[in-house]
Amino acid sequence: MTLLPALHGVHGDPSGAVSVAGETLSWSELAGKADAVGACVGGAAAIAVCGAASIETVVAVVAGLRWGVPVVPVPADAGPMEREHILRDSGADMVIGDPDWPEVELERVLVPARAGSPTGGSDVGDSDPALIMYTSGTTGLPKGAVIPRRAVAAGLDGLADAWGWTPDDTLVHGLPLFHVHGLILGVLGALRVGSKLVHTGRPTPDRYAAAGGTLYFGVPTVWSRLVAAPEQARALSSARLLVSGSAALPVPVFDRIRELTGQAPVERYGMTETLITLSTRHDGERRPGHVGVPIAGVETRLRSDAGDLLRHDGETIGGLEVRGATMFDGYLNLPDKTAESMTDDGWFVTGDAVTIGPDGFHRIVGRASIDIIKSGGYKVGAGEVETALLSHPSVEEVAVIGVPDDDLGERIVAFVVGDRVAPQELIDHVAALLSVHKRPREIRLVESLPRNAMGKVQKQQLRGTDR
Ligand code: MCA
Ligand code: AMP
Repeated sequence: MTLLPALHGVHGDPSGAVSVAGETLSWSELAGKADAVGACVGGAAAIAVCGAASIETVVAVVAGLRWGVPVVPVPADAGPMEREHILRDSGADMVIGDPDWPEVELERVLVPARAGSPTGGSDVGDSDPALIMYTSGTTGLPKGAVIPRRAVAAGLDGLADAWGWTPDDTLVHGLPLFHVHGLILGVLGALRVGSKLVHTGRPTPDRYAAAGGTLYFGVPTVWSRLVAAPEQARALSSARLLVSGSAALPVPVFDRIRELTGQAPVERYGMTETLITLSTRHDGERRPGHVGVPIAGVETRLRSDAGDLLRHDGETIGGLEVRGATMFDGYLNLPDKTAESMTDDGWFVTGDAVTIGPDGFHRIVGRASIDIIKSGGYKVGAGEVETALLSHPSVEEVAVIGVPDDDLGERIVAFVVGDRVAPQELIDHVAALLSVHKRPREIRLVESLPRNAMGKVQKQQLRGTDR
C-alpha cells in the first residue's frame, strides 16, 4: 500500500510542498531526503524521532514510513525520565538527527543537508506498524499505542471524505509533531491527500492569519486565543474549513468563530488509540457542542456501567465504544492493558461519557475518569504527575486534578501535603522528569487531603473547591 501518494508523484503537482516554521521542501526534495535516511535505517527495530516542529522531523517520519520502520515520536519537551521510558519501552535502536538525549545509547542517522533523487522506499504490508505513539493513562507511565498503516490510511481517507479535503487545499496548523493531531492528521494527512502544508511553528493568531490557508486545524485553546484577536480571526474568512479537535470546543468560542469568520467550525473527536472516529461534515450540519457522526469505516455504541446497550435518544449518557478500520493494534508490551481496553466482542472502550442523538450526532459530555486531564489539548494522567511529585523528598501526599480553565480547558493543579517547600521547586521537579506541558500550573500546600472511609482521596471534593 502506498501510504503517502503525494511523494510518489501520484498527484503530479511539482509545486507540492511542505513548509515547517519557515523551511520548505518540495515533495520531491522531501522524498529524496527521506530515502537517503531510509537507506540507513533498514535494519532498525524502530526509529526514534524528536517531535520538534522542524522540517527534519517530517523527513524522519516519512523515512520510517517509506522504508517500513516503525516511527516513535518523542515529545520535543520530554523530561529525561519520560524520554528514557519511551526509548527503552519502544525498542527503538536508532534516532534520526542528533538530539541531546544522554539516557539511552542509540545509533544516530543524520538528515542530509541536500536532497538526492527519491529512490522509492520499500514494499510494506498494510498491517505493519506505522507508528508507536505514547499516550497517558490514569496511572503509570505512558503506554505505546501501536498504530498500523491500514489505520492511518483508513483514518485519513475517512477525514478527507468528511472534510472534502483535496489536493486544492492548503493545510495550515502549528500543532506539536508528536501526537496524532499535528503529526498524523497535520502532516501525513496532507501527504496522503496531496494538499500543501504550512506548519506555522507556534500556533499564534498572527501566524494563522498570515498563512493564507484553505483548511486550518487547531485545538480549542488555539481557537479561543484566535477569537480573542478579532482582526486576525477575520483573516480566516477566506478559508474553506476550520477544524477543531483534541478537547471540547466551548460553545461561546464556536459562536465567536462563526461571527468573526462567517463560518462555523467543524468539530471532530478521537483518541490516540482509535485515531479520529467522529466528525461533523463539510457538507453537513455543524452543531455547537457536538462532534458529529462516525467517519467511513467506524461504528459506535453506548453502554451503561452495567454493560447494557443504551438508547440513542440524545439524552441518555453512556460510555462510548468504537470499532472499525482506524483502530490501533494494542499497547506495546502490555497485553493485559490492551485486553482491558477492549470488550469481549471487540469494541474499544473510550472512557468518554457521550450521548448519541436519533440523527446519529454525538455529544461528548465528559471523561469517565477524573484522573485524565486535558490541558491545552494535551492528555495528562494525574497518576504520572503524582508519582513525579512524590519522588520529591519534601512531598508526603499529593493529589493532582484538572480544574476548569478558560484558556486551557483544564489546568493542572496539585494539592500537596509536605514539609515547607517552594511551589516553583515542585513545578521544576516535575519538568525535570516529565514533559514540560505536564507541569502543574499551580501547587496548593494543604494540611491534609480529603479522604473517604476507605482512605481514598476524594478528588471531586478538591475540584469542588474550584467551582
Ligand atoms: C506552561 N508554562 C508554564 C507552565 N506551563 N510555566 C510555569 N509553570 C507551568 N506549569 C509556560 C510555557 O512553557 C510557556 O512558556 C508559557 O507558559 C505559555 O504556555 P501555554 O499556556 O501552555 O501556551 P503555549 O505554550 O502557547 O501552548 C498552548 C498550545 C499547546 C499551543 C495550545 O498547549 C499545544 O500545542 N497544544 C496542542 C496539544 C495537542 O496537539 N494535542 C493533541 C493530542 P514560554 O512562552 O516561555 O514558552 S492527540 C489527541 O488528542 C487526539 C487524537 C485528537 O483528538 O486530536
Ligand atoms: P489523546 O489520548 O490525547 O488522543 O486524547 C483523547 C481524548 O481527547 C478523548 O478520549 C477525549 O476525552 C478528548 N477529545 C478529543 N477530541 C475531543 C472533542 N472534539 N471534544 C471533546 N473531547 C475530545
